Formats: sequence, structure tokens, C-alpha cells
Amino acid sequence: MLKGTVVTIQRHIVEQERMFPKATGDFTGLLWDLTLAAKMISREVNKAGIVDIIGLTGESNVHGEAVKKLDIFANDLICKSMEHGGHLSVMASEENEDIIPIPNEFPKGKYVLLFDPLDGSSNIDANVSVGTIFSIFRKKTAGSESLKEDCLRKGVEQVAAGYIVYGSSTMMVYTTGNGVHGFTLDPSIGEFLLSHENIRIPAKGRIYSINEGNANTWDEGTKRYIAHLKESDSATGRPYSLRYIGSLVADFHRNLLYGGIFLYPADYKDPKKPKAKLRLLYEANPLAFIVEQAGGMASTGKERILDIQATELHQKMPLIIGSKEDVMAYERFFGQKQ
Ligand code: P6P
Repeated sequence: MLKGTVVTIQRHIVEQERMFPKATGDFTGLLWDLTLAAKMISREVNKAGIVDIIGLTGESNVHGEAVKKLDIFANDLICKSMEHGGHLSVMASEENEDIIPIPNEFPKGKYVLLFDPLDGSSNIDANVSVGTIFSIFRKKTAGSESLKEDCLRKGVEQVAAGYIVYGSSTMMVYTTGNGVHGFTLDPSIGEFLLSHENIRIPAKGRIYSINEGNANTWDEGTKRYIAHLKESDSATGRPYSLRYIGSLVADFHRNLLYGGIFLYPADYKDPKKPKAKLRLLYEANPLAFIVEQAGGMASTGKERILDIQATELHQKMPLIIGSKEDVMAYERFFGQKQ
């Protein structure tokens, strides 16, 4: 990239497309539509305190979680922004129990979009950063029908993934398999401008992110690993620092830039039936693609996230993600018995 020039995300996406001689511009159009939706969600999130869209809708989503108006707004906006472009054959969202077919009045395309429209939304009223997460596959079935089968994939098959974090500034971070690049929204011109080219996560961090309130539900290996982090580190003579916002995109984004490890292990209260919380398709997979492209690692504790074959839209998975040396250290502890 030319140094010192102003690069918009639109221009960056076109330059990424040029790396694929057979590219038809379809993929570029899809990402452009996503950036428009991101700008409109950012506008609403940033004025939520003013306009009466804070508060519960009185409804709940497929997971029984109370739904905030901004969740609904973000979900509807992404669907409406993406369904008519002719780039997609099917969508699936955290907010919708089943797949979101492309209406018959619109042309269908060859891509699949999976997304969490507003992750961390329970934090909205407290003005804590929230985020949108997206994962894109190429349709694998023949024909143009909207099929769930095209959504149930292995993370390694993703052609793009990214997130938008709505914080002190709005940033969009994405990968198409050629590194990870971050863009900061300049609201005065309504453009995402390249601010973090080719993000690399430090091999080892000094931050761990986990909900310590769940400590009694952890398996023995996780307990030992977290206790290990609280001892003085041989290299620095200091323990790790705990940083946990409770908003996945915000916690992940900080650790991507600074280094560190985010952990949401399964609940082992019933060792025969460990219970995970985070979703594979539109939380773990896209962030795993990003972190690996940035030189990091994403694991369940014993398996690479991107190798897991999805079997359900809202399938949950333990997520251990961040600096490679930290995730590898966790894997050495995980599974240790008494
Ligand atoms: P807990 C938000 O509800 C979310 O899905 C993620 O954004 C976040 O990392 C996690 O749940 C927080 O969960 O159980 O620590 O409140």
C-alpha cells in the first residue's frame, strides 16, 4: 500500500480483489454493501442514548435472551442491505432461528453470509463497546436455492470474515485470507479509512480475558491455567493482567492489537455434559479466521476452531483465542485431571 495516502475500505477491497484474476466484482460488491450497513448501525449505536431506541423490545431471541431494540434494528438493517444485491444465496443470523432466504424478487448470488448483528448488546445501555461479526462462504451446493446446508460449513472454508466494533471510534476489521486490515470510520466524511494495515497479534501477551465469576464451573485444566497466569511470569516477573469487558468483539479487538488470550471455556458443572456459550458459526469461526491471519490461534482447548464441521446454525463451542504462545500454553493445561 502506498504510504501516506488515504485509503478507503472501498479502495482496499478493490485492491484485494485485483489479487484474484478471476474475480467478478461480486465479492467486492458484497463487502461494499456490508460497509454501508456498518455505517448505518454505527450512526444508530452512537446516538442510542439520545433517541428512544434504548431499552427492551419486550421480545426475546431464539436463545431466550431479552432483545434490545438496537439488536432488532441492526439485524433488520443487515438483512435489508444485503438481500437485494444479488451477491448472496442465503443468510443466517444469531437473531433468527432458521436461515434467512433471499426473497424471490431479488437475484441470488454465490455467497453465504452468517452474522451476529450486535454482539454484546446487553452492554448497550451502559455505553460499553458492542460489535457486529460476519463470516462469508462461497455457496457449495449446485443451483441457486437458499439452503441451510450452505451455512453448515468448516471455518477453513471461509472466504472472508470481519467485525465492526462500535466504541470510542467505529472500526471495521476484515480479512479475505491476505492478512488482517483495520479501518476507522471518519464520520465527517462517512468513510472507513485504513488505519491498521496488516495487523499482527503479538506471539505472547500479558492480558487474559475470562469471566472469573464462572471459576467454579471450570474444568481442572482451566483452573490450573488461570492460577498459572496469576503467578509471576519468568520473563517479566509479573503476573498477567485481567481485562474483561463482557463484550466479545471489544475483548477480542483489544487482545488482537495488544496481545493476550480470551477464554470462554465450557461449563463443567455436569462433567458428562459440558455447556458452552459462544456460537461457532458467527462468533468463533470469523474471529478464528482473523486471529490466524494475524498470526494467532483459536482452539476449543483441544481442537482448532476452523477444523470443526458445523452441524447446527446456533451450535455453541468453547473458545480459547489470541496470542499463539498463550493458546498453546492453555492447550498444555487443558484436560489435565486432578
Ligand atoms: P458472560 C455477550 O452477551 C456475549 O455473547 C459476548 O459478547 C461476551 O464475550 C459474552 O457473552 C459474555 O458472557 O457470561 O461473561 O456475561
